[in-house]
Parts: sequence; structure tokens; C-alpha cells
Amino acid sequence: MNLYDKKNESCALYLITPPIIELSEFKEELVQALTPGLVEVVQLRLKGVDDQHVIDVGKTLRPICHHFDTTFIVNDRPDLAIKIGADGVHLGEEDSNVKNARTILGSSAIIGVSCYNSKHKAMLASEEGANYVAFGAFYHTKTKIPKYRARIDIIEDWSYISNVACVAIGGITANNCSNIVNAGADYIAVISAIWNDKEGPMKAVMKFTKFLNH
Ligand code: TZP
Ligand code: MG
Repeated sequence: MNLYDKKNESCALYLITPPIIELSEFKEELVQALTPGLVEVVQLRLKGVDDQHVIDVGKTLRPICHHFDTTFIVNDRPDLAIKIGADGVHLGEEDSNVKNARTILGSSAIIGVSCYNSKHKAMLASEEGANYVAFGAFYHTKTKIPKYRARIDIIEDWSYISNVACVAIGGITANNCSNIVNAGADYIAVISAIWNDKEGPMKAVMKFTKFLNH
């Protein structure tokens, strides 16, 4: 994750894992998704499972991501991120704060913060030392019932006022991503567009190719 080289007019994929992971099959699916080289970040997002499952999955996926030079981030839990040896953590408003996560994970960790539809939250997160902020949900999504909806102009505004990288999330597909990319998003976060594509994760990722450089 090249967080200090944003504003380089390019956008990368930020791939979030599917809600349920059957490791024996998923390892190969992840390899397929990473092979085209368009995914710069993978976030492990598992809800409602025990910690040991997250740790086991995380320890299996981390080396696969690193083999492809992809940053590996754990959702919600800095305490699990450190056990897994992940590169960082993604925090929502119900999770730990940046300061606490930084204490656990250290100065070189990547800490991202969900800011929903709020530039104010993003400013605060940046001041606290977040490495990226995430805005959304931009479109209808079946993956999560989002509490907030964001408008694309928040990305334009953020790109104008801040050098901190921004991630856009929520219902993003290859068919609707171009406005978001053109608005200046540094990363587009995707779940169902990749894992629910009947043509498989490699083709699903490749459908984004022509939109990622602007
Ligand atoms: N946060 C806001 S929307 C969302 C999350 C985790 C789900 C995004 O999933 P999809 O399938 O890419 O819409
Ligand atoms: Mg969370």
C-alpha cells in the first residue's frame, strides 16, 4: 500500500474477503484474485466467528498476500492483527481507536478508519495518524446493511483537502466504479463484485482493469 504516493492519478483494488471462508477452497480463489496484479490490499473481514478461526485464516492468507506483494489487513481487531502478523488493521466506529491500535501494532502498521459520509471524521482520523480513510456506502449493497450512504463528491472534496489516501466502499462494481475512480479515490473496496462473479475471481478482478488508471 503506497500511502505516501497518492495523488498519482491511479486507483487500485482493495479486496475484502467474503463473509464465510472455507480455507481449503479459498486459498486458490485468493491466488486467482491476486494473479492479475490489480489488488494492492486485502482485508480479512470475518464477523461472528471465534478468534482462533480468524487467527488460523489470517496466518494462512498473509503469506499468500505477501507473495503477491499485497498488503494484508485485519478488520476490527488490532489484537488479532498483531497475532496474525498482519500489516495493519481497519477500524470502524465500534472498534478500537487509532491511538490504541498504533500502540499495539507499532509505527509502521497501516491503520485505516471507516469515516462513512463524514469529512469531519476523516479529518480527526488523519490527525490521529490514520494511514487511510474509508468512505461509503456509495451504492446499494447486499453484503452489509450500511448505516450511512455517501455521495461521490466527498471523494472529490477529500482529494482536494488532504493527502491521506481514501478508500471507497459499498456496492462498487466494474460497471459503476468509473465515477468513483475519476473523483480521485485511491482504492476501491470490493466484496461481492469479486467473490460472487460467476466467471470466477480472476476474471472478476480483470473487469476493473480499464477503470483503474485515470
Ligand atoms: N462497509 C460499507 S458497505 C460494505 C462494508 C463492509 C460492504 C461492501 O460489500 P460489497 O459487496 O462490495 O457491496
Ligand atoms: Mg469494524
